[in-house]
Amino acid sequence: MDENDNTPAFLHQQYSATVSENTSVGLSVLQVFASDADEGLNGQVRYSIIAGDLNHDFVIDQDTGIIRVSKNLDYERKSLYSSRYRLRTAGGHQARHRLCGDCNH
Ligand SMILES: [Ca+2]
Ligand SMILES: [Ca+2]
Repeated sequence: MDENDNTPAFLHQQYSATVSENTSVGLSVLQVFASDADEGLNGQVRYSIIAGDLNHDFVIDQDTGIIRVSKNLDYERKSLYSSRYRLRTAGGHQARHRLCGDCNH
């Protein structure tokens, strides 16, 4: 049997998206992708936003990593910028990662 000895990791160190203020609710703005080399449940990645999105302007699909707009956006909030995401697998491994919408700021 395959051991759960791999931690899920994002494919890219950074993902960025530019979202305009008048983006419709429900529109996808970004898809993040992580992989875990283990087999079965130990390698099945689940995505969640754990910090940075204080106003819950965005929602992430736990299975696909697709991030969608969940509210009418207010440009002042910019909450996708430097949100933190959690990756976990059913087997228990976790990884945390910071993603930047605009890392230069
Ligand atoms: Ca794993
Ligand atoms: Ca393994």
